[in-house]
Amino acid sequence: MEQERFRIVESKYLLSAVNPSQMKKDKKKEIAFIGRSNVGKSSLINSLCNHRGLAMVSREPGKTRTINYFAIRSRRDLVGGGDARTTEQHWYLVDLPGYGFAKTGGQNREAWSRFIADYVENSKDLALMCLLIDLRHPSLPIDVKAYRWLRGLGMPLQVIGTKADKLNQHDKQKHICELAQNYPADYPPLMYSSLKHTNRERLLSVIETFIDEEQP
Ligand SMILES: Nc1nc2c(ncn2[C@@H]2O[C@H](COP(=O)(O)OP(=O)(O)O)[C@@H](O)[C@H]2O)c(=O)[nH]1
Ligand SMILES: [Mg+2]
Repeated sequence: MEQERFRIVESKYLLSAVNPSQMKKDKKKEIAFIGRSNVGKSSLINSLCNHRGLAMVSREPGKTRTINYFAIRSRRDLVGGGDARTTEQHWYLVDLPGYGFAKTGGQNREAWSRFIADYVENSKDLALMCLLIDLRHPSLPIDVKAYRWLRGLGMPLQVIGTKADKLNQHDKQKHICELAQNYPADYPPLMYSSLKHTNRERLLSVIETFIDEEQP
């Protein structure tokens, strides 16, 4: 029987793309994060990588208008038949611009969705899109709109309810059910707290299924 443990061993900021020509196209798998401005994308990336200060957490919403790439190195232990070995993978975490900020109205909104669509269309190695939704507000029309749009673009989707530490046990359960109803996706929604690292291992194990072993 094989046992595996998947973990991130190194994470570093790589670049911020402001136009499609700067987007990475080098065959490494990409796991992207999208959501309303201030929903907790940068915090979740830092929590997942166990790397404080990796992605900039800002108090002022609507700052990130770039696509930020983080280079990730992970390891997987394979134990089986008395033989232990560790393999290494290289991939990207991608922090996409937030939506729903007041200034992202009208023309700006179109520019935003064009930029994200360019990213999705250009990134043949986009493996999984994680849509972050504030668990306190599981039914905001702007999130429903973003969800429908992403579903239409058709890539694997994982919905994540953020800031779970801000809800009591009853509301957590109630709101995660609402997320499942409002945003049916390839995987059941996960709740997450970047403050407490709640469900860090579960999210990592979802991501793991999209990260291949590299061919030597
Ligand atoms: N209590 C709590 N606060 C959070 C959590 N995640 C993010 N925040 C706070 O929410 C604000 C926005 O977070 P940030 O990661 O910058 O959101 P982004 O705009 O989506 O990247 C910051 O003040 C964070 O400290 C969480 O899991 N729990
Ligand atoms: Mg951010």
